[in-house]
Amino acid sequence: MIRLPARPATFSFEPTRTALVVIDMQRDFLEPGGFGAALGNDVTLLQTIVPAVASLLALAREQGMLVIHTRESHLADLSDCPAAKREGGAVGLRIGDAGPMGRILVRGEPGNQIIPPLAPIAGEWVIDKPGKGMFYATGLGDRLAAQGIDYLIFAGVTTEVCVQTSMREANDRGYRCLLIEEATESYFPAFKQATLEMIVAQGGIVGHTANLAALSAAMNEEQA
Ligand code: TIU
Repeated sequence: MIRLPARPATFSFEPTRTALVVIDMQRDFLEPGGFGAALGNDVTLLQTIVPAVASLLALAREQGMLVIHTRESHLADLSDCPAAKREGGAVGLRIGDAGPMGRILVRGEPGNQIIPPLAPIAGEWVIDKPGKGMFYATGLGDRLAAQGIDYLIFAGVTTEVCVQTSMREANDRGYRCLLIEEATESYFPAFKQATLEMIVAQGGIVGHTANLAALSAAMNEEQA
């Protein structure tokens, strides 16, 4: 077991039964011309966490931990995109509309890819999800069960939308969850802080949070 200082209390995990989950670090959310920008957001805020997510990926890869990347995406015919979701943006900038990085939030388009510095490598799982949560309509639960995964370490964007939804889905399914604070970001800094607080409140009602340095020190100590 690896133990590290976390909020609201020490987090313990068994690395062979743990996966790192990197949520939606896609061009559609981090670069101009994608879905995040189409919703009126300043995408530069999200770019600040790229080095921390890269460090976390390096740490997981060094230690042979399972790595899972998610992408929020829809089929080209938008049959998996409810009208209620598509109606959210301005006409011409909605999911499926043509943008400078291809069709917005559509699977296979340039804008839908994970940003190059965080690109998946061989053996890592890439999960395309039509919703905010990573379990909804993805088959991920069965794959995690088959792999014997009990612990999930989270990173990615945005903290209060897809990260929090995925963490809540995981919490309901019995996974022990840890969110790395420097490796997640929101278009709204106050929402990130509020989300971290609501995760750890009430004795860790959704899970734990910790600093990257604490995780790194605990994992390297274990290795020594
Ligand atoms: N808009 C926003 O904050 N997020 C999303 O639409 N998706 C994810 O969080 N990935």
